[in-house]
Amino acid sequence: SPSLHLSLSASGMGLRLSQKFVFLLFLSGLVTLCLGALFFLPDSARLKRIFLSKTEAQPVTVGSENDAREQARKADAAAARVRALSRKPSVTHEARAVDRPPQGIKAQDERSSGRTRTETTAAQNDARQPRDTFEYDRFKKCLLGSPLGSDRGKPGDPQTLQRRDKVKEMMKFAWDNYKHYAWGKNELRPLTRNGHIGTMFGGLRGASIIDSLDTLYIMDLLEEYEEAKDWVENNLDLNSNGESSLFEVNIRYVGGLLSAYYLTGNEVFKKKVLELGEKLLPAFNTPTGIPRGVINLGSGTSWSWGWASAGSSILAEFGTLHLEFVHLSELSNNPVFREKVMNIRKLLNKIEKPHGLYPNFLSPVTGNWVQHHVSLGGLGDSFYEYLIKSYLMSDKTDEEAKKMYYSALEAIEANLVQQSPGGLTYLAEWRGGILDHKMGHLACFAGGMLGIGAEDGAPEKKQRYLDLAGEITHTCHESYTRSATKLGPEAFRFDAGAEATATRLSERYYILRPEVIESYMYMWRLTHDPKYREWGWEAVEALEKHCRVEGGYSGIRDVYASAVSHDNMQQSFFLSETLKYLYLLFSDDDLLPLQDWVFNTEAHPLPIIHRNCLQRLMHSTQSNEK
Ligand code: DMJ
Repeated sequence: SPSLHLSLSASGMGLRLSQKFVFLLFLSGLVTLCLGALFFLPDSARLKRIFLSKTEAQPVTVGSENDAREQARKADAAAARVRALSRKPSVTHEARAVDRPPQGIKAQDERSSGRTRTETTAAQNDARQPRDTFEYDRFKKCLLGSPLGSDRGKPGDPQTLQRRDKVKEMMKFAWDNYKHYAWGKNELRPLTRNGHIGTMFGGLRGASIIDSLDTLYIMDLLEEYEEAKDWVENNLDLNSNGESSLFEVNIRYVGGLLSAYYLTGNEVFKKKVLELGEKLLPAFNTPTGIPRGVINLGSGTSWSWGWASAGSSILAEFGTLHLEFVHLSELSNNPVFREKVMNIRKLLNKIEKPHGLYPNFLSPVTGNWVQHHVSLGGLGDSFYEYLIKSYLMSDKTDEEAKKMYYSALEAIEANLVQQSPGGLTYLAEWRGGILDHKMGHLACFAGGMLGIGAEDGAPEKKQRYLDLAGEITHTCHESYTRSATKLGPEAFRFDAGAEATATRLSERYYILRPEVIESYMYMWRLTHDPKYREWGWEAVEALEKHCRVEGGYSGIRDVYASAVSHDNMQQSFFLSETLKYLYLLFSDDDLLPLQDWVFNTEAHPLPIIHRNCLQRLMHSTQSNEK
């Protein structure tokens, strides 16, 4: 019957349809199984990268390419790379978990799922952050000598050893008092016996601790060094929010932590210094990349000093970042730090210089000089120091720094070097062509700078530079001998009959500064003329007589008054620089040998980068691994 035929053909169709459905179901099951198997194969990560490269291996780039936010991301790509650094420990942590031996099936399951997660995360991170390739052992192998010499620089002759022991005792006294009365604060107030925090380091604390780490270590004050290290590990809080000086944080905190790491190999210093370095980067976000002087480490907001004319940045501040930032890149393998300071270098190299001189104020907005005031004292000083030290720290490969240093020196010789009627050589200041016959205590570092740079000057200039170094050091020593305390004033003049003496009441103070002693130390190393050790000893005696008080060491208000008035401040650079340079002056030259180390402007030793050796060792490790 038609109805039967209809129902039969309908059921036949139903049968065909359900066959197709079952077939399709089977097919899709097969595909799912294949794909699933692909993902569970042992080398799945590599396959995933092939199949999913656009979505998983490069999650940051793809998918956001047409996104408006992408542009902003690219503009700040360098900062993003650095931010990625802070994600790294979690990867390492996971990787370690994977290395643990399996314990039973559950452990094995965890292990395999852990591996997949880790490999994927590692692949993602590979794409967006540089790999940390720094190896402490390799660095140590490439040093030409042991950092502490054969016997911690112990001098052969008994008198020098006695003097060195005295300096060590001074350091212990300064440290013990700081520890007792001001632990964790930035500086000690030795008269009122309490701590000082100040405004220079934002919310950061413990400036005296960070500044002392390497001094304690080289002086073999190891118990004290351990206390300092423990404080860094447990109490140094980098999440601060106050206004800080980029320059001061860099030379003291970054410099101090870098040195502590290079000397001891303790990873805590490396971790802290990279974290801090990252926090300094926003200061460079200006139209020219010249950083402003003040930065809030919490928000990253930066601005210029209120006292700096027309919102300018200071030569000695933005010009004194190079050594530390190059080492931040060395340690992190992240080029961003080096790029920031190379950009400053490029701008300074290119810009027109009045008579070849570098004025002290520059606009971070236009990249032009703001005032024509040139000085090797405050505001200018350490910029010149960092040029020659950049060259030396690069194992004499940084030709640009070399060229800039020696051209600057030509200009300094032609315009600033002066002879007083009494025959003293000094470095005057220059104000738009008019000389100010004044030299600041700060400018006395130049004796040492000229000394270490003499060797690489043009052949006909080498001796001239060494002589000039000696003459400047002699003048600075004179400024000490002409006072009642035998300590030098903040600034001394060569006008109106003055010869290396302060003529203004406001320039008569001494705040435990190191620069004169710093030059004695370098000149001793370069010439071995015993007068430098004698001059250093005079300074020790004067410090003991006039600056030592019951609660530590204090600056004084007037070096010409024999009844001294104390300023109640034990500066952190007294522990970092003044005492360290004195100790080195009375040590053998193999303690922190100059063929391996340069000192940053806060006297923190940073290693010379022996690139050829480092690369050779890296390649030989790589080929051994293959
Ligand atoms: C230190 O912080 C550094 O040496 C800096 O370069 C200049 N001032 C003080 C010491 O006087």
